[in-house]
Amino acid sequence: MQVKSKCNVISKLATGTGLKVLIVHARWNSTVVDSLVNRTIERLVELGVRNADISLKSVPGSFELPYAVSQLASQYDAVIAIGVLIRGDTMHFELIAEAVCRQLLQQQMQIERPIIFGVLACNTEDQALERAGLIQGHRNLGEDWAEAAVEMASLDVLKRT
Ligand code: RBF
Repeated sequence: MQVKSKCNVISKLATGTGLKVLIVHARWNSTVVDSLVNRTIERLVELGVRNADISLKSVPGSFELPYAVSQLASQYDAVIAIGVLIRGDTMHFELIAEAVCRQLLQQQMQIERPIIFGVLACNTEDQALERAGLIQGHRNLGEDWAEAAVEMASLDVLKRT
């Protein structure tokens, strides 16, 4: 039996209309990151977010994502943090992946804004290319992140009204 890997995250009621979304992305592995960022933006717009309400901020690498998010998130309805870590010969991959995941999760609770985890931790370059839809037959995960942002931001807006 084939396991369904995508959960169709988007709730039918969620709409991006009126939401302000920030995408913070790392500049390492930029071919993959750019593809993920572009598809995320495209999907946000398909869901009703206005182009003018999507802000972009880049940081050097994934390690810098949590700090940038902590400084900027409160001005938006949702933040999508995007980075691509590719395993190398040293321990950096494990150290950064673990720290960034933990910090982004913690900040989500502190800032009380949804922060979508768009950080890929891949064993190979091919895995990263696949997940950004850059290898034929593979889907770009940016669309899931856009859907998750809109759904989670809608939840938050509901709470505040
Ligand atoms: N940043 C990434 O976003 N993806 C990576 O795969 C990545 N690999 C790194 C490997 C090494 C050995 C080093 C020193 C840094 C790496 N970084 C990577 C950059 C890191 O996230 C951060 O920008 C720098 O360490 C500066 O704080």
